[in-house]
Amino acid sequence: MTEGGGFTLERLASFRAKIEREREKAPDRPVVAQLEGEYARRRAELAAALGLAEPEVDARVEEILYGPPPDPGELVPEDDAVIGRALRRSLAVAAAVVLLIALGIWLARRPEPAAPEHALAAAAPHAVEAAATEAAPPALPFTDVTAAAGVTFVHSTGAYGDKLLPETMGGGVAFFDYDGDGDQDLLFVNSDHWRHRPLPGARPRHALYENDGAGRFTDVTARAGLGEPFYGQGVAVGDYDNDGDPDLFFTAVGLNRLYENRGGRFVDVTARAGVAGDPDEWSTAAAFADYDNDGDLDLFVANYVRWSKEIDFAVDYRLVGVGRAYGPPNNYQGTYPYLYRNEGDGTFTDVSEAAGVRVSSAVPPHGPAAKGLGVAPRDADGDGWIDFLLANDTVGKFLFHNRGDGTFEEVGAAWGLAYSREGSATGSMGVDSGALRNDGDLAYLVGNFANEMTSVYVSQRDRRLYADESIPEGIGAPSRTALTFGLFLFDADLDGRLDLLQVNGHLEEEIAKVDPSQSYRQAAQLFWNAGGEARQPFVLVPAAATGDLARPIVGRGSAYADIDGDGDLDAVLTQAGGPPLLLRNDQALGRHWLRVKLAGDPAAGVNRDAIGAEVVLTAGGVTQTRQVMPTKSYLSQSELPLTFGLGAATAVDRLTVTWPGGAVQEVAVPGIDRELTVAYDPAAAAVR
Ligand SMILES: [Ca+2]
Ligand SMILES: [Ca+2]
Ligand SMILES: [Ca+2]
Ligand SMILES: [Ca+2]
Repeated sequence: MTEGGGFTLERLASFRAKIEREREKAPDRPVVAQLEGEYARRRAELAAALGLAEPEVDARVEEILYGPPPDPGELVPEDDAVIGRALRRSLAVAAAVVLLIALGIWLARRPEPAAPEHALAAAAPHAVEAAATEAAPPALPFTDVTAAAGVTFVHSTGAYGDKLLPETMGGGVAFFDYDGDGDQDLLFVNSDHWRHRPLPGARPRHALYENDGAGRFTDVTARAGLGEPFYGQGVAVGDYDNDGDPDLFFTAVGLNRLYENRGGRFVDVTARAGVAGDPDEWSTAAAFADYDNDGDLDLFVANYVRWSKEIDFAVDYRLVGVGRAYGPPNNYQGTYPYLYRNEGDGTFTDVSEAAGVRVSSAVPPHGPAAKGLGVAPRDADGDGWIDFLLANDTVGKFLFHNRGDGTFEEVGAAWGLAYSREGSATGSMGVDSGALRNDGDLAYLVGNFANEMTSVYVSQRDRRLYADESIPEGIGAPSRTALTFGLFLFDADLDGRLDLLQVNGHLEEEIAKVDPSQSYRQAAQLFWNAGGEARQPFVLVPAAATGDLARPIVGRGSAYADIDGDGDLDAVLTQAGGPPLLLRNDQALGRHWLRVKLAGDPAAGVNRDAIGAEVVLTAGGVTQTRQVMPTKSYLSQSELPLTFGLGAATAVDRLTVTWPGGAVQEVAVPGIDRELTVAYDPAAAAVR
């Protein structure tokens, strides 16, 4: 019984067995006490969910692990405890039959029965592992609706033959509600022709599409004032002026742009806001987040490498048999990211230096060390201040830990987030964070270069200590060959567990000539989360079961939103130099769901979008944690509303919002299969 993936009796039993194994290894290890504490918490939650007393839960767990208690007449002498345990284990097979019947009765009362192997898995811990290995993902077909939905955008790179590195790195995409009518509109970032070598025809433009609410899109770029061409890369969405509509920050090769949304028309306010950056800088990922908890959104901007056409020719990356080629950035100089503090009056101050995000290399000549392509804002350690993970390409990742006084300390290596298990820097690109296991641990996932596994850094019962568990999580091996750019966590099948979608594609169109393991176009990969009791929780969904999602593309950016209002999450993938792939989620699993949209209160120190808020939902014995954060994946932004899969649960037992700044608000949930809007309520929100 694994529906929902959370604290079922069977999962609790599996957890109990794990604790016993740890105790056998060394009873005095601190981890045993930690696990016991966690067990007590889960037992209490489960007891409440099932309406049982805690000792009854213990008895059920004992029964699952060791079979039913023996008759008093059959009690074994205490000094024969070892034999007794063996006897009880041998009874487990018989007990399994009893349990299956009991489970059968329980399952029969639920609308969605679990697979039989899961019921078997519940009977004995060893069977859990065996069965979990074979757990089959559900059918998760995605349908290419790009043309049918009216999306005609094609990304252009400006390439004319010199193979300049920026040509292969774009571009971003965003789902956001630009006109405030409740559905998710779609923005594509384009590159441009090079000034030194214009191509025939019109210059490439970005494109904004308005959603009609049913997933059909109309190009409104010109009307919205976004027609100005420039060599764009990524985008960040955030209501920086707290007036109720989302604004846009574009990163670019050259000067960046900030557009203020004035009732659906975007006005370039870059100069007044002071966020253009250095004209020689190549900016990539960007994120709005309130790092100083003063109620307005600040801006973090990643820069990639020090680049110009002349530098590109001096580096002169080549592949034998190909000549000049697109390749990794090892021989380019690094950069510093930007951190801009929002002054609340329409202007920003560059605080990069004072805040401590300008990291220089430890080795001579001690130049700027970052080569940023991805940023993940999240309160990594749960201290109430948002931190920034910066994914650097071929350089160790930086974790900027927010000290809460306006400054950051770089703790990537110290917290275990900088390198691979072998201590190597990887070719990091897209990044996302999420509570994969519904158990209080947090993970950062990072897409990496070809022949590098996707990184899965999971906190070790300590939110300031992470280890790469890519292989045990089941992601390492199937992700190694792929060159991954975009990547995000979302609950594709609405079972309450976060799944992973990663978008792949090589830099160099002729790569197959020199590396037969690689191809320019690569299939995106969907990993289904089978839950914490599985031997390797993530299972790669076979390409044949994902529909058009697995069509090989030159994958780059990616984002998700429920474009058609049916409760499941649809996706968009971008290509460098090609059309995007808009994918409608056509799952038909009958699961329940709840969407939660937050509205902050700037006067109370909570930004209007509630970016950075954490929402915890308990339903069906499963507790899920999600963060309101549009910035995820590569150069891209996903929708603000949170989608919680409820599986078979028909009610939400508890919903708690922790607003940026730390105020906690309990929210009553009147129903499911709908979107719930939660406004910050000073009367209900209690500061921790
Ligand atoms: Ca702020
Ligand atoms: Ca923090
Ligand atoms: Ca899922
Ligand atoms: Ca949908």
